Amino acid sequence: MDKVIKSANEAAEKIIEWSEEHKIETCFDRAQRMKPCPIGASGACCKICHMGPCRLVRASSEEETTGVCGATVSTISARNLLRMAVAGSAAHSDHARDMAFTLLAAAEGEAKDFAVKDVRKLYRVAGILNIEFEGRPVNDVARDVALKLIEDFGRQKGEINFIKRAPKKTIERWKKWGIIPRGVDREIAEAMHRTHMGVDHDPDNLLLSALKVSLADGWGGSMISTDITDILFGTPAPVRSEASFGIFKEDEVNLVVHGHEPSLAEMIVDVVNEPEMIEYAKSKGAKGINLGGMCCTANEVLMRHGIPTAGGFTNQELAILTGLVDAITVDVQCIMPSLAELSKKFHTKLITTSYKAKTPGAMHIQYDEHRAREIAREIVRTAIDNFQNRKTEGSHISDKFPVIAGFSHEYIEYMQGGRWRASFRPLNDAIIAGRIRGVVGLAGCDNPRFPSQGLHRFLATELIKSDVLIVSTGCGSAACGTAGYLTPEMALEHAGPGLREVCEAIGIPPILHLGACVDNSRILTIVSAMAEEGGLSDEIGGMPAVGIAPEWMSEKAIAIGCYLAASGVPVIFGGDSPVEASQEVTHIMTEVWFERFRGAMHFEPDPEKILSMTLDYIDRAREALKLRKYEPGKFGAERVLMDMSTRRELEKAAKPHLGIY
Ligand code: NFS
Repeated sequence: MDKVIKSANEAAEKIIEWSEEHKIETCFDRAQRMKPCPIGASGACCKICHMGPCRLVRASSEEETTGVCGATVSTISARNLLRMAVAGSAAHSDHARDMAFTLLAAAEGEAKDFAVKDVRKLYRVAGILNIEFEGRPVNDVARDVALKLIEDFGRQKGEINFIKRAPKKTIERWKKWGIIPRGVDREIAEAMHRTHMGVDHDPDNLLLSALKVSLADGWGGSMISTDITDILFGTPAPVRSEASFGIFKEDEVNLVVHGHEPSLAEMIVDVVNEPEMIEYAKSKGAKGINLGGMCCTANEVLMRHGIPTAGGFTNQELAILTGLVDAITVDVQCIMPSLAELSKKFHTKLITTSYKAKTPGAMHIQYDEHRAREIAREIVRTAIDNFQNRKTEGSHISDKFPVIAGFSHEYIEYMQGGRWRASFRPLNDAIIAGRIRGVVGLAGCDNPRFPSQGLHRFLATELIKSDVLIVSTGCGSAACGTAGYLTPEMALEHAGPGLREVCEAIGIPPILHLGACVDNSRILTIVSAMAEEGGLSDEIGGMPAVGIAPEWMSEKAIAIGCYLAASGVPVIFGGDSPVEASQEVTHIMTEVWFERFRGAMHFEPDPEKILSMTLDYIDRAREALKLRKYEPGKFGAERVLMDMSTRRELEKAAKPHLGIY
């Protein structure tokens, strides 16, 4: 029998083989053993009341079955999807709430270990919020920004603040369909109410609610989190680092930060560099302290500090299987509960840090932003103390790849024109000229039900070959990074001729690492800026842009898909459809949404089809915009891009370099 490939990541696959030899179970084994329930997987199972669970299996295609209450399969699958969007929006937004309260505590001097790091970004956000900033103390502005954004969670009437960052035409569509979110918490509560037994039964109405609650995530929670994280810890600009399991060091204390919320991880980055801590590690026989990241916390500290990443979701157990991890500290989301048992098979200490996210068998050190440094020190010391317990077993892997990460909206603007001429003009021009065919957001999870990370890799290489610029986030970035794809060399070797020229001129990779999962909000502001720049679509819809989540598994991915679709971006998910049971729901999410919002949400298990659908969307958008037909290697006229060194010289001559935007 042919060997089943479990991960397309070669280093991961080696560790999986080692785990099989040593009879240690991972998610890959469990995924094989635990087949998805076909009724639930297609959206046809309703378990929201205790007359059920009702499984709506039709005996024949003509027969219409309903639940005990009379709910149809369309009501049930729409309701299930809405609940997923609610949970995803709640996760991103609760993370954002913590960030907003951290900013407030820092501004009021209560979180003494934190301070505003990026004053320019603070002013930029204050400007958007109509908060006066000139001549005022930074902390006063920061407090006002925090308070204004905190209002977005509890507001009962009105509109969330950042809605106004969208193009006018996009906002008009939302108004017409009544999906402008009022406050994050209100939309979450209302959507949960609608999905309670006996409330909203209209699939279209339920799905509009999914769009509304998800817009509260994208233009609310996620965008708030991105902006506040930039304000507190700095707006990312490209940094070099490394990815994959070879980032762990045999002779140093290896500490991993895993999860999503960056404030504790930021403090740990600081603490591992304290001379006393390094001395302490040396006193225990280690040469130093090596910090690595996992999942989206990894993306946060990678793009701001160049902390190397061990990868995304399906790599988390495998990191422990290296036997080299002395401690893994987790905050919230995407943390496998299996880590607790697995870490006991090695010497690894699993440390939970949020009262919201505990795991039986893990050690708990409660994080509190008011005592951040003290807690970070306790965690780092725990890792150091555990170094001496390290044994030799484990699948030690040395593979690692260079990565360039940290492409924020602001940097992308800067790289196209420098500090004094920052704009999106060159990108729009390159698209108009056909040098860049279109833009794809490659996002979402990686998943043990596929050869994990393989779909990300396949789509990334095929798309750049077709001159499609990729912006990646979350585990999409991790899958590309651990394959060595996040380098400028990738453009030279694999990109189509037009994209290669653009990448060479600016000195960027063809896949731009935009950050963590909440940073999908950067995609929203980037496409809005492209719309504003002119020459393409005057709204987000109609742009030659597509979102893909090929290996999604999390409810957050559904929320992201919904807010992108509502904003005007067609989105394609891999794997089987969670609404497959209802043709009506599928029709609404594809055709009806496209008609209303120019976005859509598809589920397509065949990767080749995902690719062709993506290119088709892009080419149809180009045609509708009357842009020249894309032909590889044939371009129209466009402005010449100044390369980075010329630009730096010009800027140096103009004024000392003060920042990136
Ligand atoms: Ni987002 Fe998926 Fe999790 Fe981050 Fe990764 S699994 S939806 S990318 S780590 S949230």
